[in-house]
Amino acid sequence: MNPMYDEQNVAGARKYVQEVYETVVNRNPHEREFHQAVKEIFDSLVPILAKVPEYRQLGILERISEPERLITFRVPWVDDSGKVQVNRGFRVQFNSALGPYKGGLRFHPSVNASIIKFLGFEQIFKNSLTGQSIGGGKGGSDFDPKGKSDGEIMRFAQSFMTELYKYVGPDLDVPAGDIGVGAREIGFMFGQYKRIRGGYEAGVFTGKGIGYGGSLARKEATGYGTVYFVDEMLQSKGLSFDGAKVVVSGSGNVAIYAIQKATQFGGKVVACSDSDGFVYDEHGIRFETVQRLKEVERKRISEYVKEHPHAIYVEGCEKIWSIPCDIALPCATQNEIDEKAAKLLVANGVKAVGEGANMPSTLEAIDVFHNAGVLFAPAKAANAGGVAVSALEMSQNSMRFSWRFHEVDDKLREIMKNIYKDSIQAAEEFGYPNNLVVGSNIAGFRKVADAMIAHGII
Ligand code: NDP
Ligand code: 2IT
Repeated sequence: MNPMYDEQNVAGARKYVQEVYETVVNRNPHEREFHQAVKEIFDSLVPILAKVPEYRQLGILERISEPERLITFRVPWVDDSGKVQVNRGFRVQFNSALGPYKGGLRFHPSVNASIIKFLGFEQIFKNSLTGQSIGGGKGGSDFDPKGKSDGEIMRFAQSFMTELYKYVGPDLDVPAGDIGVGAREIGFMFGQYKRIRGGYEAGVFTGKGIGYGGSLARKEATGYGTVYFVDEMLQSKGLSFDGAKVVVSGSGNVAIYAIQKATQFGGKVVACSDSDGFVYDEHGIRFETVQRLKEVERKRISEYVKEHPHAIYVEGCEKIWSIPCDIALPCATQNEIDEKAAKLLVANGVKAVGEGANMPSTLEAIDVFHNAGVLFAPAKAANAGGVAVSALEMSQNSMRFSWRFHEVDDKLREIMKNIYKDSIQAAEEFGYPNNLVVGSNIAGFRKVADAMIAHGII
């Protein structure tokens, strides 16, 4: 290609990205997290937009950044004291070019339209990267499950589902878990859906209990998948988990199984956290203790030190990033690593960062990692194992057949290897070797954009 022509195309693509980004910001004022997710993806698409002018001519960015549908609804329920409570429910059906909308539900007081839209937007590209036929969606509520009784959780979940059932279905939109939503909540929501629909549509939810249509290895999939992905990235540079010091933030579903797999791979996980503080265990965090405390007993992570008195508990979860480590796996929530935390990690010699959570690093933090030559595995590639096994759960439900644990786990590992390979190849092809942010965004985008073109202007 004529270099002059090429340069003009790059300038044109930059201008296009900027214009559409400004429209997104103006149309969705105050939605900070949504703007951030759009900016990260749009900026890294400049090379492919310069190469394929059709994407611009057919308004792909304008269309892909506007959800197909955003549903919000009232969720009334009665608490144990008899008081009426009202929460707000959300479901964003962002993009169905590749398959039924697919994505988790988050129950956390911080949930609002911006959070749901950032997660739904990310999910489009993540789901595309898995290579499976799933579109992008997300939902949730500002309901806080912490400290609620099982009865309150059930009444809330039933009320939430009484509205949401109208919009979901095995070939339409398939929710799953996320922060604050695990097997218990999914059980209650699935039960209410079944009751209203009057039929057993197992494929309407993923992350179900093993006894009624859930997939083995789904619970473990996001954490394991993150470690599998980071392992690929490390191996490409002759490094490994073996003997590495690892810090994992959070102590929920993703963190627990990231701790287990990183430990199985020979790493020493020295710290994990919850929103109150972190624990440091120089002998290595005991996976079994964290799993029982959090999954079964639903206690705070500070309880860990009662069982392991040599470990220490520090209040303030953000301070976890001051612990020197070789590998950092943020597995709690968005924007938990800011520029300052990233600089601290770099100063303490971090070699690799793998995002188990969604958008845990700010844009400034990502720049710090890239500029320092730290290996960086972005969320939509690194944590795609959860939704990938969700799609395997849908396959099993359709077949009315279940695979064994190792069969699902082998498939998961293969999928994570392929995501790594596709992302690294796209990065190379578009002139950003080793940049997995650019690579995964382009690889995920390309498939969705091509399907959107095939479907016409809809
Ligand atoms: P869980 O609810 O099981 O655990 C969340 C963990 O993160 C808890 O330790 C929680 O602490 C901590 N946390 C949550 N919010 C905050 C906050 N605002 N500040 C500090 N700590 C916080 O959720 P998951 O493990 O499922 O999800 C963790 C992350 O992984 C999220 O970003 C989610 O979107 C992402 N993810 C999840 C997938 C899945 O399959 N579950 C798949 C892909 C990504 P506390 O208990 O104190 O609130
Ligand atoms: O962010 C995510 O990918 C999830 N919370 C999992 C979604 C799913 O449908 O399994």
